[in-house]
Amino acid sequence: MKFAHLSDTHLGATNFKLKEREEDFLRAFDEAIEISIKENVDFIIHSGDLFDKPNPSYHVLRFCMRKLREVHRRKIPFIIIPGSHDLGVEGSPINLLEEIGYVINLQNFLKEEGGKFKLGGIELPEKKVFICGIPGIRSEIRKIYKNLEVQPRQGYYNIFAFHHTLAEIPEVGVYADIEAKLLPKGFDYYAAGHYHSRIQLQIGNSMLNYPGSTEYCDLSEIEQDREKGFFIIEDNKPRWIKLSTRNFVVQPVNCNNLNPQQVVEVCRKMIKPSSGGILILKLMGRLSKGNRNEIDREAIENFAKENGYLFVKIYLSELLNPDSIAVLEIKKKSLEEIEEEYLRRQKYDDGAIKLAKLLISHLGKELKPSEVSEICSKLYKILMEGIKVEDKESSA
Ligand SMILES: [Mn+2]
Repeated sequence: MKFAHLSDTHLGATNFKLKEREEDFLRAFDEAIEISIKENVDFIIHSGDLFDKPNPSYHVLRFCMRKLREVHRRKIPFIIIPGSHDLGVEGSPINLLEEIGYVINLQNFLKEEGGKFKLGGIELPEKKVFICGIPGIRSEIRKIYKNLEVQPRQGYYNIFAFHHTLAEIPEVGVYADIEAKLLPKGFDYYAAGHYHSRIQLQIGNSMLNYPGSTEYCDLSEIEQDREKGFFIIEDNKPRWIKLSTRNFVVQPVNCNNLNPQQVVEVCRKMIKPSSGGILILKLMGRLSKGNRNEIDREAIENFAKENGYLFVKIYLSELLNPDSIAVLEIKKKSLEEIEEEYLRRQKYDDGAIKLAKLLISHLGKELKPSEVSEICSKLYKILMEGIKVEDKESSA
C-alpha cells in the first residue's frame, strides 16, 4: 500500500505581489501531483490549506480543478481535510471540488451530538485503509479533541489527518493548538498539516508527519531555507520527496561607516549571477554620512536584474543614519523572545507571562463570538492557576 501525503499547498499565494510567485505555488502542486501519479500511489492525502484563501481567483481554481481531474481520471482518491485558509464564512472551495466528485472531504464525517464529537471516515476496503480527520477550525479546538469519539477499524491501516500545531514541535511551544496526548489513539499514521516545515514525530508506535508547505509562504520561511516537499509512504515507510523551489538569496550587508554611494558599490560587488532568483538585501549598521534615503536603490535593483534576478527587495529597517539614536540590539531575536524578555524585565511571573502571550497572540484578529468565549475560558483557567505580579514599586 502506497500513498502520498502533502499539505499546505496554498494555491493562490504569492510573495511581493509577484505573478511569478503565484505560478511557483501552482507549479509546486503540479509537481507533487505528477510525482504521485508516476509513483502509482493508491491515494493522496492533503492535510489542509489547499488554497491560500477561501475565495481563490478563477485562474487558481481552474488550475486546481484541471489537476484534480487528472487524479480523478486515474481513479486515485484525493482525500482532504480543509485547513484554516480553506475555510470561509460561506464555506470553502473544497466544497465545490467535492460537489463534482474530485475530492473526498473528511470534514463531512465530523458530527456534534450532545457535547460529543462523533468522527466517522472513509474506508478503502480493497486497500484495507480507514481515513478520518479534523479540519483546521480555530475555535474550541481543544474541546473537540477532548470530546472526540472515533473508532479505528480493526485489521485496517488507520490514518488520522488534522490541521493543527502540536506543542511537541520545538519551535511552536506556547502557541500550539493542542498537545499530542489529545490525538485519538490507535492510528497507524497521523497526517498533520498547518505547520510549514517538515517535522517527523513518533507517537507511541505510530508515525506523525508534517510535510510542511510546498513553497515558501513568507519571509520567515525563506530565511529558514528548509527544503520543501512531501511524503510518499510505502508499506508504512516514509520517503521524503523534495520539490524544486525558486532560488532565494538572503544577504545581510554590513554598511557600517559607509556613505550612501559606497553602500551601492558594496551591494553591487556582492551580487552574483542568478537565473530568475529573488534577492533580499538587508542593509545593517550605521552610515558614516548622508541619509539612508539617499541610497540609490534603483541602481542596485537594476544591477541585480542585469545579473539575472527576477526581483530584488532591499530592507533598510536595520540601517541607521549617522545621527540616529535608535538602538537595534533586538535584530537577532524573534518577536516572541522580545515580548517574553520585556515581560520578565517587568518582573511578571510565569502565569502572568502566559496570560500576556495569549492576549498578544489574539491582538488585531477578527474573532467569532465562539472564539471570544474560548479565549475567556482560557484566561479564566490561567487566572485560576494563580498570578503573582510583584509590586514593581517595592521590588525596584
Ligand atoms: Mn498553511
